[in-house]
Amino acid sequence: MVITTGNGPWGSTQGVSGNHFFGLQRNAASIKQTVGGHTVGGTYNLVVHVARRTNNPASGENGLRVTADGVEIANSLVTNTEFERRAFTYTADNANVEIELAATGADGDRTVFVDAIEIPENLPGYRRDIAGCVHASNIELFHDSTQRACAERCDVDSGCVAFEFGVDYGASGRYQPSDCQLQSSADSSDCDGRLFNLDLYVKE
Ligand SMILES: [Ca+2]
Repeated sequence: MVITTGNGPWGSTQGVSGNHFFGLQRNAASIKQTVGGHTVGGTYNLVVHVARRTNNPASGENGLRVTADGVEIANSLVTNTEFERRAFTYTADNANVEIELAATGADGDRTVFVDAIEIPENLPGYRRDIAGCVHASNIELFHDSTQRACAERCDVDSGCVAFEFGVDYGASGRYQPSDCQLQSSADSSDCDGRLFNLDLYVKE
């Protein structure tokens, strides 16, 4: 089911992205989607933000099972009541891969929340740090870029070790979606990209 962020009866949990998140209520409740555009044999990261309901009516453990084309890629407990980011890796056996997220645990009324599900485009030579950023260290800002074009700018700049890329996290910051800002540092400590509408891509 779809839950509004901060909804009191659901425990007032704050979502990560937008005004809603999904709730997987009771064991085996699931959502699934077929995602196209994979390169066969390619390795992909599935990024999911998860939490458990604060005020579960039933006691006991919440878990989340993730499968790609029916192959389990994760099955882990969810004990945090605020959303946290998890990244799972899978290999694409087909161009279209069915991704399924399912609640696990004993029977009873307890709910796993999921939000901000993404499969970042594989950008050769870069590691994406969702909602990452680097304080200062800005070399140059370009608007209306793509991740790939921004990577190409960074590739040819010997001083560039990472780039910030604008995404809409709902912050009223100074960055717009598709902004590309080359970075002279990749130190993302103490920088929350959600406050600036930024992801970080680090040269590998
Ligand atoms: Ca910066």
